[in-house]
Amino acid sequence: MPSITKRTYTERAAAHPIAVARQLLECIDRKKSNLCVSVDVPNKASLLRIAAAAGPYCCCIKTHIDIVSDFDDDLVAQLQALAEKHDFLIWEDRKFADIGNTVKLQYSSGVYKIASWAHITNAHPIPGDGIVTGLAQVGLPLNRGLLLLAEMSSAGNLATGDYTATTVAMARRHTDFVMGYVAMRRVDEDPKTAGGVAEGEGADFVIMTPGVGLDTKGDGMGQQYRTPDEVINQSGCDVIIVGRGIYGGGDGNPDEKIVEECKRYQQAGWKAYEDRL
Ligand code: 5FU
Repeated sequence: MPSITKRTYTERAAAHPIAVARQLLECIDRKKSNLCVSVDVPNKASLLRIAAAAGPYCCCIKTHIDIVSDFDDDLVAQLQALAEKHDFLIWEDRKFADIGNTVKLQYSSGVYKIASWAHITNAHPIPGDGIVTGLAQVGLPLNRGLLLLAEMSSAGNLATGDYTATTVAMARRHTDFVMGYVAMRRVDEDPKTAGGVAEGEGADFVIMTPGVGLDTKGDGMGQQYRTPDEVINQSGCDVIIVGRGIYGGGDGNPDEKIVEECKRYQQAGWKAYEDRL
């Protein structure tokens, strides 16, 4: 079982070789927030409203851009302006899952041109190393970062055991672009606490973890929620991802409620981090 890192976000930021990982870790430290808010709403106005309300309290806003029925380039421009104003990164949770040549085109082109605006995106390892190579051809020149899905939060998912171990091995072969994992626990050794990691191991991967909720345990469709303490303190993950626990579903809670929930999760996430240290 990999050891849980006791190093601070600050220490890790200073040493990280990937620019966008550095940016994320520095932002977490600056804002004292390891909260990523997932904004899964079906229209542009709601997405921007929630991002504006949550922005001051989080290090990252996560999108599923293909949910938005009135997507246009102005949405991206406004989201980028909010990211500047409120100091957060943008992660498009695209979960690429095809061969290198296809994902390269999906990442750079089409309606969404994800690489042009998302600091971070993610991919399933299922197609093999080519998926990382293809995405890196687009993302590296733009200083983007990639997360590999080593585990998932949903009941009965197949990303377990050997699958997870193989994902970690894949990430270690691409440490110029793979900055971390979507995972439920620290799936890889911390280079500073592991002691004697083999050659090619020991990269500092950022673990970003969905399935976080303080009030419910599930959503009736397989999602499984754990508390910030379970995720950050007990499981050694780095960032909590909260969606409906904050925006509430549908077009979203009113702004005051979003702010209140953001503060609650930000505080819980930060306390769990301090307890881990
Ligand atoms: F990779 C994963 C995963 O394993 N579980 C997830 O829930 C991603 N997610 C995303 O996190 C999911 O697509 C949602 O965008 C978000 C969780 O939203 P919730 O409203 O907090 O359940």
